[in-house]
Amino acid sequence: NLGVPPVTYGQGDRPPRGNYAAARPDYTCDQDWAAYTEQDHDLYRRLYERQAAQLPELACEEFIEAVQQLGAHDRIPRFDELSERLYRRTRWEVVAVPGLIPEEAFFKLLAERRFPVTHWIRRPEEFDYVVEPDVFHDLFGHVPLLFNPVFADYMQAYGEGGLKASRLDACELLARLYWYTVEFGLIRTPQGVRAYGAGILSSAGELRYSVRSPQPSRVPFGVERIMRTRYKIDTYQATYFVIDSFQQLFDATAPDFAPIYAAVRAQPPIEAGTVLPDETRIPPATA
Ligand code: HBI
Ligand code: FE
Repeated sequence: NLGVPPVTYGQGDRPPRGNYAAARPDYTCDQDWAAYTEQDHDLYRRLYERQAAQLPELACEEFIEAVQQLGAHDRIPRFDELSERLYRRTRWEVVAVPGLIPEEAFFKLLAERRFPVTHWIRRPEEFDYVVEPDVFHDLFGHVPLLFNPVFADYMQAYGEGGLKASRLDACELLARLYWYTVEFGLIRTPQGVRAYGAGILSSAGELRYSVRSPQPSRVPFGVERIMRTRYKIDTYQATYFVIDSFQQLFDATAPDFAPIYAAVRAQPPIEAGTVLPDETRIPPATA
């Protein structure tokens, strides 16, 4: 899974990316909006405008509607203002964190309907790709769908499942579910597949690739199938899983996962890109 990098200290004269030492025991910290520079705000605006221009015909309708809720995009949004709007809609709030946090802490925040958003933004030279999630990935990629009631409930159910998974030492299997849905999920629509995963929606190149390219495999969503499937964090996905609806995703978190973990552990892992013999390969969306 994404794992949690060792506390990242700045290179040379650069300030540390995230100040973990200043974080509270639950790993939350202050956003410190005044600390953003003009360059930070300008970078956010340019990242937002580039992605927003690509959304039509590639992002799912629910995302396109909800992304307006982020508010003005010429500045990095203030988390407290955003949380007020979000809380009124689905009782979620956005909390600042210094970056990736340990899984246990991450699951706990989700279970409390508090979404952790990294407070720092990437550097200009990372415009096209930043390894760790920054404020743009988290805000633009993850927060809009938290305005969707069904998806919002799925995220909390996922967090609760994560706390149970920790006790069953099944975090790696559950991390695959997060990866292939919340980060890189596709959804079926009458016009063809569309993206809802945050990792796709916040990526300049992967948004078009995931929906239109004939190269990757696209197969129907299945919890056990996903939990058996490895993934790589630094390339475009070789396999995308396609849900029929957010309700299907929420319903999938209803059963107790312990028997699924046992079934997954009893079978060999599946390499990304594989299409199983009895699996339907879902076509890319045409224009
Ligand atoms: N921490 N801040 C943050 N954001 C994430 O998306 C995140 C994390 N820690 C762990 C993690 N994701 C993944 O390993 C989840 O699958 C648990
Ligand atoms: Fe993410």
